[in-house]
Amino acid sequence: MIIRTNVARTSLLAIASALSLAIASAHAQTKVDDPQAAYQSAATTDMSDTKIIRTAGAPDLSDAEFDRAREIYFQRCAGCHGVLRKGATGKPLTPDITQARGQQYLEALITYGSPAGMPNWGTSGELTNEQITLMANYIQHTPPTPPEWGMPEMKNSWTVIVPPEKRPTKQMNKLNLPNLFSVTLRDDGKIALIDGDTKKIVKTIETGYAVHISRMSASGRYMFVIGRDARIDMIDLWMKSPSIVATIKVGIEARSVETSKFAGYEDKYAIAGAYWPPQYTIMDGETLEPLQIVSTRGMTVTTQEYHPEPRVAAIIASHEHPEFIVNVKETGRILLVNYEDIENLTVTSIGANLFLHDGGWDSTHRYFMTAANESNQIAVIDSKERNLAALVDVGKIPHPGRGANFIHPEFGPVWSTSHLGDETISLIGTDPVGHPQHAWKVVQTLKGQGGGSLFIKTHPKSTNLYLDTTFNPDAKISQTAAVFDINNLEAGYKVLPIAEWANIEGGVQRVLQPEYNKAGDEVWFSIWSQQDEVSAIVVVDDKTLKLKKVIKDKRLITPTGKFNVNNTQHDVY
Ligand code: DHE
Repeated sequence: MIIRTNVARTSLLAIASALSLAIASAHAQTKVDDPQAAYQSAATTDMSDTKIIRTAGAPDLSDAEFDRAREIYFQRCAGCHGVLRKGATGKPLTPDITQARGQQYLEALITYGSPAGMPNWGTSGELTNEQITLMANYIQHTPPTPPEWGMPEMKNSWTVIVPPEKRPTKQMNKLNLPNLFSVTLRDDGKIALIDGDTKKIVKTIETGYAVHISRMSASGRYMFVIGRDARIDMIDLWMKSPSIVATIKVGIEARSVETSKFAGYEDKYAIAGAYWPPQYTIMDGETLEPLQIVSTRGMTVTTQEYHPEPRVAAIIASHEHPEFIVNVKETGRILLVNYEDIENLTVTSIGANLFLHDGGWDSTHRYFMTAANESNQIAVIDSKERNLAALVDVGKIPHPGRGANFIHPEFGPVWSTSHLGDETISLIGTDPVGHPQHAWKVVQTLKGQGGGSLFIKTHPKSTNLYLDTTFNPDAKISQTAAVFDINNLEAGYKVLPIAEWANIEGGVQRVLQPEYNKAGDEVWFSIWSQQDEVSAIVVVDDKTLKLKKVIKDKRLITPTGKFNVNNTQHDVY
């Protein structure tokens, strides 16, 4: 069902309440380059003024314990279970459910995790026993509602560090920018810029807390990095030493950022999607000045019931119209936000299905293939006709990242996804003109090593299809990667001993996210261990499937997502 609405400007400038302004200004007072301080509640030294937090049926907590638990919840749990604990990728954790389960059950679940994708926070060493007991107590209490984040808070957090007129007019460094990689240093609140040719770390840059992903401007000059704390940093890669030129916080929690890519509007606007508050913000593409904030609260596409916290998941910029394509997780709606008239946005709302998450283009960059992950479906959005081309049933909890496109020897152009909830890989036909009988159907289902897969990848110059199984509970599987020969899929997969190649002592050594270099002849994998353990990046030769290089450096703390500039800028996958 398609609804087109106009979103006028005035009503959106939410006047934050005195409370949230106070909280926001406390956040904003914290120097932008120390975002974590914004979340570290000051330890209560004088216990006499301690309030006791009480929810009927839940174990009492002091307000200091409550603050500490709230911070851990925000860092580790909110992304899957939601800020208001209504659930999404993770199950709901409202007091009626958690109190019925009881303290012991909750502690065991947090400690050991579950095959459905709940990490093993205790046995992996990420949380101590004391923290696990605290968290089991905390989630039996009514969740605190975090403050809203409107224009006053945004403007308060927005800084142009180097104005456009003061930036270089040409590239001032000798880096081979198209083969530069941005690497998320997840728990260190930084990214590492790594030279894809020399494999050397060019520099690390402080960017939001629990930085999540990097995206490129259409020009390939600017890199936009978003942290889970909803801080966006715009990095100018032309500067002698690539540096942040503008920064802003678009909410309390966020995951996605993109710039306008339609001809004539390249990089005119940037957009970011927040988990909390549930909203998207359109900004000036050169300075990140906030221009429009639009709430995504509304009715679910299935039962048409109101949802208070529909979080913004993947965002991708259309090449067919001046539009951003915005996934709204909990309502299952995909919004085509037309930015031709920034004062009066026209929004086309397409009903897809619940729990929209990540996704990417088909090989023509016309169809957006996106996971409605808890619905076990891939939604196909035709960005040219601006409608839902199909909802395709796939395996359990599809998690494609941006997915992987290749020419199947029998079915022609396909896009593929692996799954968190099972070991399958679904190949979907994406050529309604040349192969109409296969379009928007699962043409083949491959079997990988196991569930817990997050990312799948290939490259137009490669004949290999790689995937990880990062969250599989069996270390033999989570520490390796599978690779298929596209021209001989029946032969099944080969297992690459990625973690073994890194030759690291100890640590969880989860293998994560294959990412090609520009030439398409190398594949980079992260070895993701804890903050206090050794991690690494392993580079595989795509032709020989042999180890090419291990990048080890004490600055590589919890490396996760890797974003090759050229492949991210041009959506090569
Ligand atoms: Fe991500 C992409 C949300 C956990 C690494 N992640 C995305 C996108 C969303 C998202 C909505 C798509 C953004 C886009 O394309 O605009 N991620 C979430 C979560 O809600 C979740 C499940 C829980 C959370 O707490 O955030 C989550 N993500 C993780 C991780 O634990 C990962 C594995 C490690 C990390 O760094 O946090 C992780 N997510 C990634 C990566 C991408 C990503 C590497 C980009 C993939 C790409 O190829 O574009």
